[in-house]
Amino acid sequence: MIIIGLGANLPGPWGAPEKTLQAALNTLGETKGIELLDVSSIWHSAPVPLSDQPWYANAVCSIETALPPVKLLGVLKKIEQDFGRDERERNAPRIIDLDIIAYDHLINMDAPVIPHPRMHERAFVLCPLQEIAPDWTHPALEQPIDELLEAMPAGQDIRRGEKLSIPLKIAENA
Ligand code: PH2
Ligand code: MG
Ligand code: MG
Repeated sequence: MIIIGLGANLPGPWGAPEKTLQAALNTLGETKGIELLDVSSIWHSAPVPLSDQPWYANAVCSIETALPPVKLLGVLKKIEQDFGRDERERNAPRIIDLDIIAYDHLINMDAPVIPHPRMHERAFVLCPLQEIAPDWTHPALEQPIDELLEAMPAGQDIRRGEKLSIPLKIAENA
């Protein structure tokens, strides 16, 4: 299973972060060579590390694609740019962030590091992931998602919100 993480904590051209997540999901679903399989609810989460940044809207989706990780990352970066993301500062508030969380059982030590190097510590990834993939196991740590959630650093404020919807794919040759 290929998992993409979505995050936003600044308004963008579509309005509030929640709207941006749905728009990004729609764009991902319309991308040639990418098929959306499932999507989590929106999870509202305090910024990690804790700061006075606005809260985030986070979600994950599962996709199918023949694109290798580097190409997939290129697609995600292009969507981020098209949505107006300014990526000058690390961990700065953002209109949209799209990350490869996991790519089947692949373990990749070079960029993009896969699974995402901090995913197992983050409630805003693990909670939505458990929702769509309760049997998922971390390929490098060899720990199931329930164990990762139990071992996760405490004190992360997170609330489940509304469900995102999977856009219908219009047949490419229609
Ligand atoms: N992304 C980060 C850093 N901190 N915190 C929350 N709650 N959600 C995020 O998506 C997030 C973060 C870097 O990508
Ligand atoms: Mg990120
Ligand atoms: Mg990112």
